[in-house]
This record gives sequence, C-alpha cells and structure tokens, in this order.
Amino acid sequence: MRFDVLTLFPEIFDGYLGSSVLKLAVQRGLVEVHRHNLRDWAVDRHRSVDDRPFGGGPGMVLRADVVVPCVETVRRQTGDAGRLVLLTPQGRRFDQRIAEELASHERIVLLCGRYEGFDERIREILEPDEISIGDFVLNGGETAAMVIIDTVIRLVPDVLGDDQSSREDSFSTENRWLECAQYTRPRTFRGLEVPPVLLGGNHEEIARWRQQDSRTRTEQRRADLLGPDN
Ligand code: 6GU
Repeated sequence: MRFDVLTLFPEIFDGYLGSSVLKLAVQRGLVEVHRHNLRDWAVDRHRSVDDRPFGGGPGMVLRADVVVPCVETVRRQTGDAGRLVLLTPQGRRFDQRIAEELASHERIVLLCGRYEGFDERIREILEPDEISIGDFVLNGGETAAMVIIDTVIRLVPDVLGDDQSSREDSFSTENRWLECAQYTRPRTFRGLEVPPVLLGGNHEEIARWRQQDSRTRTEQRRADLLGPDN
C-alpha cells in the first residue's frame, strides 16, 4: 500500500516514519510513504503557497494554482491515481469503518492544509474525500494524516505480527466492545492482586471473564457503542 502526503512541512513526519510498526512495514516492503512539499509547486519568485482571502478577514488561504497542479502531478506518477483525501475539520468524521474503507485502496493521497483553509476551487476541481479526525481544530492536517496512516496500516495484511491481528480491534465491524482489563507480572503490586481467574489456567473460564469485563467496561464507558438491543 502506498501513501503520498502533500504538505508544507514534510519534516513533521520524520519521527513517525522512523518508529516501530510503520518503520518495519516500510522495511518489509508492505507500505510506502512518499512526501511532497507543496512549496515545490509555487509559481512566483517568492515561492508563495498562500495569500490573503478575497473579501478580507484574518488568516491566509492555500492557493489553488499551487495545490491543484501538485495533486495532479503526484497522482499521475503511478498507474493508480489513488483515493484523494483532504484533511479538514469540515470533513466526515474519521472512525474505524472509514479506516477499513481506506484500507481497501492500494494508494491514498493525503492533502494536508495549514493556515485558515483551502481556496474553494481546490475542492471543486479535485472533489476529494474530505476527512476530519474529530470536533476540534488542529493547526494543520499533518497530525491528522499521521492518525489516518497509523490506523490504516494496522489493517494491511502482514503489517502486524500474527499474534496481534487487527481484525478484532475495538470499533471494528467484528468487535463493538472495548478491550478487557489486562495484567502482567508482578502478581501483587502495592497490595493490588491480579484477578485469580486469570491465574487459574482454565481457558474457558478466562474467556468468559474477559467477555464479561469487555461488556461491563463498554456499558460503563461507551454505552453509545452498544446498540439499543444490547
Ligand atoms: Cl483533518 N485538520 C485540521 N486542521 N483540524 C482538524 C482536523 C483536520 N480534524 C480535526 N480537526
């Protein structure tokens, strides 16, 4: 699976690209992440990528004559133009179902904005899939792009080891419950004990306890995840 990230700040991704799961997935050839600096598509001698809004007001607006040619050129670099995602608080709200949908694509092009927004003609011409990661405002789409990449690569076959399949992650179509409580050594810490059932070795009983714990936690923390029939 290939991601192309279009941004004014490609260096923001350095740390994330070099870390754990993603780094390994790239090394193993399962995932590619290509970064493109929007500034390389600037058309004037000042290399400007944004300008003041017509009609006045605060902030700066990303220029269509910079962003549109950049997106078009990048999409034509391979035979698959890919799914174009524009990161904006105005988009549909990202969740595990949307991650599953994105994971079905071989290529995803992520367009990150900064400043106050995008010239509206960028939307009109490119008709991107607009995605938000929640009802709050970030300084730019870069951290949202990392959230999306991080969520989607878990769903790419072989990226996780077999012992940590994402198929039954919470929020997935196969599991609407939160994960149960987990414990590891030591068996006693500051007077707190591990539930005895987990130490007893009865796998059926352990499975029952975990299912019950998942259900109770979900009811207490996220009753909205359980339909009215639960
Ligand atoms: Cl995708 N971008 C920005 N700038 N703010 C956001 C967001 C995206 N999602 C939530 N807030």
